[in-house]
Amino acid sequence: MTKRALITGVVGQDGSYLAELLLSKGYIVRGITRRASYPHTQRIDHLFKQHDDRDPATQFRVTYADLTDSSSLGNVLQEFEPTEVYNLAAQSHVGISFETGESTLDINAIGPFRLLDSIRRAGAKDVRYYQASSSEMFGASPPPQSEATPFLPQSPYGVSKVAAFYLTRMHRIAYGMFASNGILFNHESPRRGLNFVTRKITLSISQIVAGELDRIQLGNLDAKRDWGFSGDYVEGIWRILQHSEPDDFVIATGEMHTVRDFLGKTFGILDLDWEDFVTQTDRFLRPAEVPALLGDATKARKLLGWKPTVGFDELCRMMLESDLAAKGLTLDQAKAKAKLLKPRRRGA
Ligand code: NAP
Ligand code: F7E
Repeated sequence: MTKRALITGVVGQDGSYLAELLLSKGYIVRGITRRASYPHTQRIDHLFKQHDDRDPATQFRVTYADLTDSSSLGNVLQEFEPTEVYNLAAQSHVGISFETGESTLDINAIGPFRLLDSIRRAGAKDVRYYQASSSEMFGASPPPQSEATPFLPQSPYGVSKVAAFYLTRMHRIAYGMFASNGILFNHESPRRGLNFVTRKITLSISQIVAGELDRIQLGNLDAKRDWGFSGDYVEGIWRILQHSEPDDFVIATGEMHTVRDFLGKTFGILDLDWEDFVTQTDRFLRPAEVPALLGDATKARKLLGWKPTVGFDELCRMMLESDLAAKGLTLDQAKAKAKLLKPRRRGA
């Protein structure tokens, strides 16, 4: 039987990679997106070119629905009849969640409830449900963090994800649903949102080299994160739903780096000293910080056979190269331009 996957958050970073993966496996994929005043489908436009959605038998289509709108979720479930539901939609920015706490909780915590409840009420007991849980749930719990580590969230985002984690487990326990959590540590890519720290840095470097920006303003440079590649992590997401039983899994690289390390590595690729270009400002500090995240993904390795393929150095290079390419620059051209910049930045 052809598998049918519903992906919420399909226009986001992970949604776009997951859609590619499932289409390559022969799935029929339906994405949902909410209405925006200006269409922002750039991460999946290549999929629209490959799959003509005017064809009734198309493998890929996107429908308007919203995690804050139960009726829209019920409608798409009823009409599409998925065999797997991947709930990736969220207000996913931790810092912004301090400013938009109520809507973050609505989308990230009540949203998954609406979806799980709609699946349950539709009597679709065989549907497999994936919840995008997060290492932010561990918050202030010291590293390394595994499935056994207590949650100590530090932000409205973290609290919302803890609620969704337990709602997913509750539907598994109370109603026997196949509902699983992936507890994913930070994962990045050239498609990462522009205001997450890794992408902000690589995009800014490309702007500095292109002469469009002088300095980057950043907040806490001491935060430690376990950064992996989104393309690897969607493979983990898929494997979680193919497992013989519903369960909760940490997906992580098991390597931890500071924001300073990321700066050192990416500026270093162009032989630049990051300290010449970065201003630390309180503007980007959060009311509470998660100091250190380092995942122990032993369970996923053993039960799912999952492991990351892209390491820290490759991730830094991939993201920087992509942002430079968007400015029409190869790495060698950017290095040549960077040489001219260096004396100017140092005031020589
Ligand atoms: P992302 O790029 O921000 O994508 C999230 C998507 O959710 C966006 O496309 C967004 O649509 C959509 N969305 C937001 N509110 C919605 C609503 N009310 N109804 C329908 N869609 C809505 O995030 P990501 O990095 O791909 O992450 C995917 C999921 O994994 C998220 O749940 C995130 O919290 C979680 N997670 C991410 C990481 C990570 O490091 N990337 C780690 C752990 C967990 P708009 O484009 O319209 O805003
Ligand atoms: O921050 C520090 C910031 O916003 C990383 C989301 O995908 O991963 C992500 O959440 C660190 C933090 O990611 C800036 O304070 C310094 O300590 O890139 P980020 P995040 O908060 O770790 C988790 C697992 C998720 O689930 C989330 O959805 O970098 N930092 N200066 C900065 N961060 C930002 N954004 N901007 C700065 O200027």
